[in-house]
Amino acid sequence: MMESALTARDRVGVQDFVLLENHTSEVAFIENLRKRFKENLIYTYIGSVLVSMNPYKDLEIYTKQHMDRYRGVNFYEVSPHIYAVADNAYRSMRTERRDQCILISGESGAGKTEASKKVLQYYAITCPASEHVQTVKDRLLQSNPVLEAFGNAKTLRNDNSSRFGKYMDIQFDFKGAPVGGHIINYLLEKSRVVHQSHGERNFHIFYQLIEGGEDDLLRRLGLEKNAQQYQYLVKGNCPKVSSINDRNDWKIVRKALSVIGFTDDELLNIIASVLHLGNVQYGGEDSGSAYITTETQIKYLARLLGVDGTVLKEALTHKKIIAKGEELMSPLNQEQAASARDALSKAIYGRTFTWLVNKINGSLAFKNASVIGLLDIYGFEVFQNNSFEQFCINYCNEKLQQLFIELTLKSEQEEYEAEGITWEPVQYFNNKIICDLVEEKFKGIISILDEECLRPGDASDITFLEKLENTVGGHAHFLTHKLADGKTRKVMGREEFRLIHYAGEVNYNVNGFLDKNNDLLFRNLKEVRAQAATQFKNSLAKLMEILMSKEPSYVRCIKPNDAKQAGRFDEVLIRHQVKYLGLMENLRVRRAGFAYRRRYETFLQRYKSLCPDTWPNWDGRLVDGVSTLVKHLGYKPEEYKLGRTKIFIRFPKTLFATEDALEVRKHSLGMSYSQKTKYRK
Ligand code: AD9
Ligand code: MG
Repeated sequence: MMESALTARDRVGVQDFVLLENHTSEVAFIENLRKRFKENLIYTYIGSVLVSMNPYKDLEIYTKQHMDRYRGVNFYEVSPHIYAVADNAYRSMRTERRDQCILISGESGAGKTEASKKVLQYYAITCPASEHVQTVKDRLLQSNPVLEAFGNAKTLRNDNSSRFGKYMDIQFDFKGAPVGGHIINYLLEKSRVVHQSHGERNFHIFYQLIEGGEDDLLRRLGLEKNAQQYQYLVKGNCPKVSSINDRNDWKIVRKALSVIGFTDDELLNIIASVLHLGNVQYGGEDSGSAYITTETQIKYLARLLGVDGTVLKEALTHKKIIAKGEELMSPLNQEQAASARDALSKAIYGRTFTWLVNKINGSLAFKNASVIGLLDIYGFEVFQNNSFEQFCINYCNEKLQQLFIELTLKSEQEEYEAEGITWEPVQYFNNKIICDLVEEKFKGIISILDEECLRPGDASDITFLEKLENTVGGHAHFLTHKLADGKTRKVMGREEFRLIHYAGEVNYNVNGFLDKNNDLLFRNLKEVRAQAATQFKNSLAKLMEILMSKEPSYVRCIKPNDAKQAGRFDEVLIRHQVKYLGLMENLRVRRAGFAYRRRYETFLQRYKSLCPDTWPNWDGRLVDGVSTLVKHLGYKPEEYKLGRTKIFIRFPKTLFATEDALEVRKHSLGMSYSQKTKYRK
């Protein structure tokens, strides 16, 4: 029996949240997600924003046939899909000659990286190709396993967690063929090189090399085939992961490296060096000065890095100081030496990663192209204990939200203008005030942090916090434990400050802020010292500029549960993400004016059978046909507006009534209703 439109809507929900009867209700929003998730419908729109639920199982929705189904089809005419977003961006780039970007956000394990890979595969498979292009396509695709080997790791939340933010441009020539690419990386989590929390691992590449490396290669690098031997690999007590096959992955990475054009072993020398560095041990002289007790490691390090052993030993046990204009080497104690060693490892790894990205960029370089950018960046992070890293990540999200609001409102406004419809101002929260609090020159949090890092003498995390209190203490989005009347806010620690982000409140512990902002290696170079957060601020500003110049599409990823299991819908966790992704706010902005808009020809084509004057054909102007049709259907003047090329309908219920009427009509005509799911799936 034919399922009625109403029952179908009841079962699978609406395919676009703007069609929810009560668009301000979070309960209705979650309910719609739940219905669709149960039916394996992991994609839903908010207007042109794609909401994606991680199914944690392989769905048969990424085949070549699926790709073909989305090629060149109108966005709203097929069920929501990541391919629809990819295709839409591609077509806009081609027809409007405007660069595009696809911004993918969501918390760890929500499916961002998988989504970005799906987009890349879509272009690699569906776009035209020549022989040269095939090489580029291969390189574009192969850059993924390489970057994942060096930049991803097993964490508690995700067995393949990206520990860096990534922006990738895919460049297309005038024929629409992918001819090049460019990658920018952000905030690699270098601390993972020397330390991992319980149940987590170091970056994949270390285990791949040790598990998969050929015997003579390992011999040359002085490595043993046992991860347990390496201090940097044992901290998390998790050498093996059931979902990961390091040996196989090694083969894949090696092949990918050769496709991209890495021929030398420089890279592996460095990876091995980091492992050797981790095994460098210290003893202490009576004077307290550290000395190195592990000569073998020094021998290998000297060879692999091509440096003199004696110089290396001195560098690992001394620091350079400048006294009275003269450079002196001052000895470190054991603890200091160990942290200098770790700082060196982190710096080596960080630079190698940047070098790798540059090398990939070199192999993908192309000029004068149209561009589709892909941003795969961490979503809002709120943990029990939030530190400098969360501060940077959440600031980044604050900026992306600002961009989203600006661009969405702008494009809404532009569309209204283009259609000749009066713009009705939208009430929304502008988070610029929070961005300013963080980044403003001289009096923003980052400036104050830099200032404290530069200040000689007693500067510490606590003096930084005090300075914050004195400078931004009165700001509406900033709190510490101190109350204005001198009393103490009990719910907050003394080392914390709280930011009231657009998505909610987050407490940050200042412990380690100064150190992390400093580059430990350059302790004696003042001008370089105050760069970490500022550098990040500048690179973010550059990213915003890049994104501003492009037409954006958004993909918001949601993780259904923490157990990485298929079919489990953890409502508390999901509600949390809906909040932190700002989805209700997205919906509010999108629904500010009209819930639904379609081009006249599309609208008329679908509903013309409902009015004797437009059926079977309307010969006059399209706008008149639509006007006749909706009047016949009893639309009230306040329910819709007619623009230059499109009809705008204010409430979903008007559209649904029309859909239901269409169903009845088709039944009475005895037609098979093949399109019944069009607006519902
Ligand atoms: V992190 O911030 O890098 O820690 P991501 O990138 O958001 O995170 P990722 O894309 O790595 O998450 O997805 C996590 C896992 O979920 C994948 O390894 C897959 O096992 C699973 N996943 C994600 N998306 C899909 C999908 N569309 N279909 C099937 C998926 N499985
Ligand atoms: Mg990822």
